[in-house]
Amino acid sequence: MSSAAVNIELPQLQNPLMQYLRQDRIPHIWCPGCGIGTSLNAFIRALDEMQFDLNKLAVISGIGCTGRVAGYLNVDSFHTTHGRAIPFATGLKLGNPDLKVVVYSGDGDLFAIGGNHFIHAARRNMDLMVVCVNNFTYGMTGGQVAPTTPLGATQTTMPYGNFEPPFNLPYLADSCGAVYVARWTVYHVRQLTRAFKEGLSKKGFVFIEVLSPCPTLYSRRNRLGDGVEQLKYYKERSVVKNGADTREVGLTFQGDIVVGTFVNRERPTWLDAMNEHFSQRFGDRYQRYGVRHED
Ligand SMILES: Cc1ncc(C[n+]2csc(CCOP(=O)(O)OP(=O)(O)O)c2C)c(N)n1
Ligand code: SF4
Repeated sequence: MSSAAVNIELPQLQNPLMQYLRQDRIPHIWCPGCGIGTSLNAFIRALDEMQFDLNKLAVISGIGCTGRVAGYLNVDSFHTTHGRAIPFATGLKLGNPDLKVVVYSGDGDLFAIGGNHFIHAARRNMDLMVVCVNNFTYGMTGGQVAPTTPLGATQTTMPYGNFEPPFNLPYLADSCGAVYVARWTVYHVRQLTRAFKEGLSKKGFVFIEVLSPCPTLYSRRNRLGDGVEQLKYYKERSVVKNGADTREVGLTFQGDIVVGTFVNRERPTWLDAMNEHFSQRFGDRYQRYGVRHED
């Protein structure tokens, strides 16, 4: 029996979100099952759905596995020194107030060495969106204890279990004055995409915590299985409580996870407050900074 060869022209398919990535940097460094890439997917999906003007966006990171986001995104971005993403972003925003400046970094970077910058930027209501990928550990440097490691979890520098109380990040952001505070996991991709869209549209200090598996270090050391096992945990133990009191959303080792939009309020940004203050002080002699004349 003979068979005639059939030539079928297959269309060249490309993921429509690929344009948001610097494809010459791919393959990425993230381990199988790591959640950072999923968080990034939700972020670029938000940009795409909003048709966000990429000329008006800058993404800043510190150092760490999460910090690599700044290098992979095909937008103006800067991979700053460890812990210093927020002061860099603050300078950028104040130098060019028309930009939407997003800080995208890890829990170690933002809340250990960078903790002071976080609390002051939130207190001042600096117009920044801060995304923290919280994997409960220092991923890039080998799984040391972080200010977010749950009590009892084992880390390379806490081999008998962590005894330092971790930060409750939404409560920290809320109590310092953030105007938008949300937490989702990388299981909640739709809700996370919506939170990114809300955050990108909001004026003032926005904080979005993204819980994300680190199968190579945190999960392995705590015998939690692979990335899929962590997603099952997120699915089974997450409880959506929009508007929850942030004092009550602290995390425990493999316990329930409260997710949702906890805070959404208005208050003057640092720039608005400065302009208002100097206008009152100097009257017409003061020219408002960062305000376009048509505004
Ligand atoms: C000033 C300084 N201190 C320490 C380091 C080493 N260092 C690099 S990444 C990192 C921790 C990263 O942890 P995290 O921010 O949680 O990001 P992850 O890798 O988990 O995404 C540390 C301590 C550094 N690069 N610079
Ligand atoms: S070490 Fe952990 S955080 Fe870093 S890429 Fe691997 S899984 Fe992700």
